[in-house]
Amino acid sequence: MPAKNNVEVLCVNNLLAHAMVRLDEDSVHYLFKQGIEQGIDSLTLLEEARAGVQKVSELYNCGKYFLGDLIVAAELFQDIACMALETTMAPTTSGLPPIIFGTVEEDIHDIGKNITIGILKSKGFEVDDLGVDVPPLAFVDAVRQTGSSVICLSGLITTAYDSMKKTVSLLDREGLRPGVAVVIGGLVSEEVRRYTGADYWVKDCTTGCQLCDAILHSGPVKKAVHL
Ligand code: B12
Repeated sequence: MPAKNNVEVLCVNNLLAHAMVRLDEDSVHYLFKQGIEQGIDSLTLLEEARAGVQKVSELYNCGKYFLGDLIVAAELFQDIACMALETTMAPTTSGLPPIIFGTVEEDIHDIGKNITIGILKSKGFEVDDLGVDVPPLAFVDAVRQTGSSVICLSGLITTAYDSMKKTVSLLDREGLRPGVAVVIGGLVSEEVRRYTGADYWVKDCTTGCQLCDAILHSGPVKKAVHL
């Protein structure tokens, strides 16, 4: 087994991220609860834990951690994401058409998607969760059926970029593109946004939720931006 207590992990300098890197379940749970008790915002704590997952990924990439370690980190993160969502306010419904959300075709990463959906729901938005590995046609069908004006595409692997592009193209071919704002998130950038033809890209769920809120309540904000 790789050593998880060595000095390399000390470059992550906050306790929660550090516990995540050590895959220390008890400490992760304890530190998260302690943070909440101290009044730290649950999303701030989640972002700290995400830094830990990122470090686990780097250690996996250089052969110091195994795939099993990556899976444990992902599960640990899911645990505290559930705890975080329990601490947010009770949902009320907005009465607006749902936000269509899915991880695009060929990609099965869903932790970030699930967190973002949980936050959107806790803020009262209706969300139609299409799941993972979602083909372009399923997004198009969902827009037709619900009249939604916001589609959120999540993708963390490079092949996801082509799936995002195909989804945007199909919306265009079906004549639905003008009425729909496409938001991409995950491992994305302005370059990826341009490649896919999406309207917005975001790096984190908090910005993503603010953006959806702004689009749904005030119509599309300035297009083609990263907020
Ligand atoms: C956990 C993980 C896994 C888990 C996934 C478990 C699950 N249920 O999702 C497992 C172990 C199964 C897995 C599998 C694979 N993985 Co993986 N995985 C990761 C890892 C370590 C963390 C991802 C994660 O969950 N982060 C925590 C969440 C909270 O962060 P997040 O997803 O970024 O989401 C945040 C925001 O981006 C935002 N968000 C996310 N989506 C969206 C969408 C919208 C619209 C909005 C508004 C916001 C939003 O919300 C979140 C909170 O802010 C990443 C490394 C990394 N740096 O990301 C690699 C990584 C993504 N995986 C990678 C790879 C290669 C794979 C595999 C192909 C490995 C393999 N050889 O089989 C398979 C994927 C198979 C497939 N077809 O999809 C690569 C991708 C490289 C690339 N450029 O293509 C990465 C980058 C690791 C690496 N090598 O560097 N993986």
